[in-house]
Order: sequence, then C-alpha cells, then structure tokens
Amino acid sequence: MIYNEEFETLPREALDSLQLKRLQQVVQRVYHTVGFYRRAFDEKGVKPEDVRSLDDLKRLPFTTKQDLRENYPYGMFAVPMSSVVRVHVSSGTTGRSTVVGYTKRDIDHWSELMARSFVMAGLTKNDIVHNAYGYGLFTGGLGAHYGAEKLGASVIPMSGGNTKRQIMILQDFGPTAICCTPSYALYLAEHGEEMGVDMKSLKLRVGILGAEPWSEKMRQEIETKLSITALDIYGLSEVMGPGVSMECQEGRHGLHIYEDHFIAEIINPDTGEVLPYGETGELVFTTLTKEAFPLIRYRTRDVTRLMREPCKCGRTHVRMDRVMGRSDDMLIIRGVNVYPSQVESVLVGIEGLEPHYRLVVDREENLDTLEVQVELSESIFESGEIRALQGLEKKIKKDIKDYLGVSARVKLVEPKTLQRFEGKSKRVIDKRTI
Ligand code: DLL
Repeated sequence: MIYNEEFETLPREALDSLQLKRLQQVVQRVYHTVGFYRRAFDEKGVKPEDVRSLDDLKRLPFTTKQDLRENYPYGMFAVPMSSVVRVHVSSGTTGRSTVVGYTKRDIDHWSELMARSFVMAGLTKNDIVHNAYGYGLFTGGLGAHYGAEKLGASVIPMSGGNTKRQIMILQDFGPTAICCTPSYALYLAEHGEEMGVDMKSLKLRVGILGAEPWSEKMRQEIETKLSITALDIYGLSEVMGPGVSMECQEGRHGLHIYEDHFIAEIINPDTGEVLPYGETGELVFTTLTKEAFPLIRYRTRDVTRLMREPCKCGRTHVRMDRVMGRSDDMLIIRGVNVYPSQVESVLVGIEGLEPHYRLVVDREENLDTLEVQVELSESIFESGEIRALQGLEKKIKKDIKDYLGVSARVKLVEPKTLQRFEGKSKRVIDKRTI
C-alpha cells in the first residue's frame, strides 16, 4: 500500500520538474521575507531568478546550525507569528537552541508525510499505535501522533519514561505498532522480560524506530526480542521532524526521502562540493513546501549516501542509507542531542573547576549513560572539604540536566590528571557499540 500513490511514484522527470517549480517558488519567497537569506544570497552574488534548473541549486549558499542559532528565536521565520500555529525546538538544549515554526499547512504536510511513513511500514487505520516518542518541544511525539491520527489509526499518546507503565499498557491495550528510539525498544524488551512478561507474545507487529543511529545488529536483536518488524525512520526538527525519510518493508535497505517536499544533496563536508549519487558524505536538505521555516541547503551534519536504484516497493523517491555518523561532534544521548561544547560551557561557569574534562559515553542495559570527568582546581582540591566537593558534584549534575536536558554521572578528578593534547583534543570517549 502507498498512502499518496500519485506523488510517491511520480516518474523521475515529473518529479524533477515539480522540484524545480517548487524550488523557484521557495527561493523567491525566502529572498523577499527572510533577512538572513537575502544577505546570504547577495553575498554570494546570486538572485532567485538565477535558479533555472535543479543544477543551479549548487550556486545557492548553505545554511548551518550556527546561522539558525544566530537568528534565535524567530529570525528565520518566513511568515508573521500570526500564521504560526506551533513551535518546536531541536532537542538537546534548553538554552539558546533552534526554534522551528509551522503554519497550519506545514502541520498538514508533516502529518501527511508521517501518515505515508506509517503506511510504508504496513500500518492501516486498523492499527493501534503506542507512541513512546517524547511529547513536548521534541518533534517525535506530536509528529508521530498527528501522522497516526491522519491515517485514522488509534494512538496511545504514551510519551517517554515510566517503563513499567509502558509495559503494562503494551500488554493490556494491545497496540500493534510502537514508535520509540531503537535503544528504548530494546530497553522495553529487556525490562519486560525481567518483569516476567512474554514480550514476544504481545500484539506488536511493527516498530517505527529512529531519532538516533542504530545498526543491523540492533535491528535483529529488537526483531527477535519483540517479535516485530523494525523499520528506520529519520528526520530532524530543522527540516520538519520525524518523517523526512522512512524505510520501506520491501526494500529494507535505505530510507525513501519525500522528494516532493525536500531536495537532498550529499556534499563533501570539508569542501562543500556536491558529490555524485552513491558517494558517502554530508546530507544537505532544501525544503520545497515549508511556509514558516523554509530552509535552503541546510547542512545536517549527518553522514550517509543517496541511492537512486529503483526500489521493489514501487516508490520512485531517492533513498538514503542508514545514517553512518556525524561530520561534527554531536552526540545523541538517550535521544537528546548533545554537543561537547555545551557541556564545556556549563563547566566553565562553575567555580572550583579547571577547563579540563572528558566525556565518557556508554550503554548499560541498552540505555545510554554519560559520565562527565572534570578536574578540580588546586585550591578546592587542597582544601579537601568533602562537603564542598559533594556540593560541587551536585551543582554540575543539576546544571547539565537544566541546560542540556540529560542526566550525567559526575566524577571529580585530581588536578592535572586528565590527558593533555597537543593537537586536536579528544575529549569524548564513546564506548557504545550499536
Ligand atoms: O530526532 C526527529 C525524529 C524523531 C526522528 C523521531 C525520528 C524519530 P532532532 O531532535 O532534531 O529530531 O534530531 C535530529 O537525530 O540530525 C540525526 O543526527 C539524528 N537522527 C534522527 N533520526 C535518525 C535515524 C529528531 N533514523 C538528529 N538514524 C539528526 C540516525 C537519526 N540518526
């Protein structure tokens, strides 16, 4: 089944001309409504009229996360706030992060793309969807919710956390599909087993899992432990939220990018040069239909490749491979995006610490853990006051939780004990094998 047969199976030529028409429109619109784009286009010496073919896309400037930060909170919006019906925030920060906005029509499109994704995973209106993506500023919860409702399925708006209750609801309410991160799917499977629940005999049939990188090995484990088909869903708040691309059941290799709404490119992250199909590099998106928060050539920093080979499912949209990594240092910890520099800025704001730290990321019982190791200043260390040290540890924990939204273990270490670096520092040790 295909939710929007007409658009999801458009022949390449028709898709190209639709993309060009929409690209020309969005370029005109951003140039005349968003100061940032006008300046960026002018600096590059390009005008909206210069976009005569899809190939001209590469003449346009990139947009980066930094640009979005500098225009916090609403500087990138292309419509007045009176037309904005919802905002979300890219996960990870409670401070100056990225605010994204949606018009009514944007929400309708997003819901449709999520509905397409559910149908791609084999769902119909007869399914019951247990939605364990977080509801709130994160796009996962509400994105999946609206999509499932659009399809006409029944949604259990579970949100994240409270694992015992989740397992009870999985048993009692009989959901046939689950939406959550892949690591949480494994966590649920293992906790259920510990609680004596036969997780294989639940009614669950399919998992729509994403928001963090995972592997074929994890897929096999999830599929065996929960006796479901586990499929990959990708997205990012800046571009829309979940449902920018989705893996189909037939192909089970690569995620179809909804090309009637987005243009994807792969670039060399160091030079910005556009790479041919099939080559691995950084994924870049241009949105074609978004009204409130259109993006031109947004650098996702996600590393993957694009595949143009036809897919068994009949959809013509290009596929992206699983995300293989990042071209920056962003970490995803329990679904929350964390940059080491954010931890650093919390630490430098606290008295009694040296600016030498190390982050150790691991996975215990399928849940990510973060340990922050930080050097004490000589004076605090020499004072040797236990109470002061305990207070310090508590403060670091609290500030990290407040500013970054993740819980961390804190390990205070003696002055001058962490490794020093002559060249590029390596402050993150990621022990996770996924
Ligand atoms: O994670 C949106 C989402 C919600 C996607 C639910 C799928 C399901 P952000 O919080 O803005 O948005 O984080 C976006 O997460 O740039 C990737 O690095 C990573 N990511 C998202 N989906 C996948 C995936 C949501 N399937 C960032 N595989 C992106 C690997 C993923 N990484």
